[in-house]
Amino acid sequence: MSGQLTAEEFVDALRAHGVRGVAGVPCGHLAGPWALFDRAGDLTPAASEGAALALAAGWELAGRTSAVLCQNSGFGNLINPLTSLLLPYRVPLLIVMTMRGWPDPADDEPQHASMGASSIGLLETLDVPHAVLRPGTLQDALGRAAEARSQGRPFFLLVPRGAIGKVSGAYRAPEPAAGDRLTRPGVVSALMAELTDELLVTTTGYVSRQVHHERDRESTFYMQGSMGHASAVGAGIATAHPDRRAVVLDGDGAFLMHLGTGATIGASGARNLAHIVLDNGCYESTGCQPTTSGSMDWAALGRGLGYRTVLTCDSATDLVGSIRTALTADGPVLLALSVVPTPDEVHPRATASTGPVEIADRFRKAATAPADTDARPGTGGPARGTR
Ligand SMILES: Cc1ncc(C[n+]2csc(CCOP(=O)(O)OP(=O)(O)O)c2C)c(N)n1
Repeated sequence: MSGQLTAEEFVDALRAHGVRGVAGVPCGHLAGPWALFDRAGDLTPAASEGAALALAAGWELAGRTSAVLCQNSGFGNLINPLTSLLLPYRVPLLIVMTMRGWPDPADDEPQHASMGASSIGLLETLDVPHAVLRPGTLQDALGRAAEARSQGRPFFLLVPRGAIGKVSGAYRAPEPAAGDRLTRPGVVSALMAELTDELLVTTTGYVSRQVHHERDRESTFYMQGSMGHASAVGAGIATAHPDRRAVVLDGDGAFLMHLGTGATIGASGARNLAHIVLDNGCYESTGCQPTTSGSMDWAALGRGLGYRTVLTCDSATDLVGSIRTALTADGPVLLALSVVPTPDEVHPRATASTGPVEIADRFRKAATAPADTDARPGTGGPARGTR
């Protein structure tokens, strides 16, 4: 794109604006600045955009000029602390938000259409100052942000696709999965070979794409968007259909975004729910920016949240056994799989061939049809979902 800012120019301008602390949830369109702030030790990956806003508000209250980096898919997550924290307490903050589904919703994935069309209108309704980053307008926009800051008001800098460049080698390309290590393609292939009549919900990003690529089925709900909510959708399905096994395939970033749902699942006692997390230690779908899963203990977390069966696995040798246990053990089950990122393996989105309405319709039909007890391949036994 002509007039594109380099990531370095953008970061230098934010620093000149006074920004010292940056919190956020990554977007591929902000991958360059994210990596530069991260390298400088100024970036904190937050669980959700709302948490990023609150964290940065804490910095501001402590006297540190700050910014949030996010995508407008997370605008909903940050509206609560925006309206009930920043605005009434007059805490200034710069929010750099990429604009998915905008200016033409048809140019982007369907889950971005509503937010793309309404982001600017929502800011106007909330009377929050904002500017779209156009070629040559950064200084002017930051001048307006400084003015807002002097009045104790937040400011949104809205970033169209391609407005800011990337940096090369932002996050080190992982070693090819050696030996016994697990990968997303390997796990998805093994899981899909085991599934019969289970109702499967897959998280947003590369996970849904991989599942669709491996084996498309009507009883899979490919949840593009709604990051972090696949587990709640799965819990709803499991409790509505106690006679069917429901399976959620999640990412570590998504799991952490709405970690509280794990406690809802634990308390639900849903015996037919298996929650499988692909922990690759990063937000692979937006450029492999690290999550905070590296400092977590999944087994302790699962038990603490009240999952009845908690399993972890990091070896290809144990993978099929772990999956079979997850599909049959007393739920709620948490199976955390440690996988090596494979960012070069990217497949088309499910919605490239099947629209979201069709995905929902055919899933609903599959969920309400009687379970096919003969459908389990290879064993001749009853379908797992009927246990
Ligand atoms: C609320 C929200 N914030 C940010 C995004 C952008 N986004 C799409 S996929 C993704 C990464 C998901 O990470 P994880 O769950 O760990 O799965 P992975 O990409 O590693 O497979 C992000 C941040 C989004 N879709 N929704």
